[in-house]
Amino acid sequence: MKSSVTVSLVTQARGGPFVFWDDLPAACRTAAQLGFDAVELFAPSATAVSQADLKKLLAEHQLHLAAVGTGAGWVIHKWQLCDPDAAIRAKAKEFIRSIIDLGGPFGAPAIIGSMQGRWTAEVDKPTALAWLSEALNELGEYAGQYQTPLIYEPLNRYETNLINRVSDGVDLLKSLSTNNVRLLADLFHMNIEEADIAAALRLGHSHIGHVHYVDSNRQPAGLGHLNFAPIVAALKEIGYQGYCSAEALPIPDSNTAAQLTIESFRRYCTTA
Ligand code: LER
Ligand code: MN
Repeated sequence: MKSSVTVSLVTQARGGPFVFWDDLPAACRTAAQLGFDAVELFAPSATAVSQADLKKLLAEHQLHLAAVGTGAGWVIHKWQLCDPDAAIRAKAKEFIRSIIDLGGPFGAPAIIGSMQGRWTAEVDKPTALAWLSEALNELGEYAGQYQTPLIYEPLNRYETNLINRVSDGVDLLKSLSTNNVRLLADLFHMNIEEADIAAALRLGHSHIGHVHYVDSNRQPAGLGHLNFAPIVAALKEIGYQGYCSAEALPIPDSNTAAQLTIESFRRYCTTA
């Protein structure tokens, strides 16, 4: 398993669960000093970050890019994949495609979280799920050109009513025509939705492609009530070799949040 820490460059997402904010060079410096393998980026747009600058920065600090979030498409523009308006759905897909193009050359997959949307009085559940599937098929195939998967994130019930649990996520993935979509196991969402987080990870097995490593209250690992030992044991059991990425609130501050995460990661994830 590899360690990663989130950096948000999206001012409109202020208050969100990201460890570092605004200053990508400073975040990379601290992440490298603490010994993280990678950073996960939450960018306002694909053009907000120069690929050349990013390449230089990552090389300078010997960091990888773990993944790139697409949530800014929702936070800034209110674009979602299940919007009743076909033009908005098209814009949502276009935005996600641009983020795939940003991360792709770095081997970093794009994450679809809040961009999935929800079903409503206007758009019934089967229709919403059909639109989501269509988008995952299309964008999953698109990501394949970079030899990266597309990452789909089940969210807790307060953020989506489409897919909340790993088991439903696995069923969704199995129903797709593409085999290039993987699930994101966000421990914060799982703590709300799963009866047994470790069992859900075992069920998710090879479908798990990314982990948001965070405690029950969305604070850094160790500051909530999650028992990380059985959770990480399940990840080891399924042979998970991807990133455990700290998507946590910067509590008590960014540096301490990153420090607490890497300590937890070393304690649980790097031991046999
Ligand atoms: C949203 O709650 C979340 O967990 C993010 O990873 C998706 O944008
Ligand atoms: Mn997440």
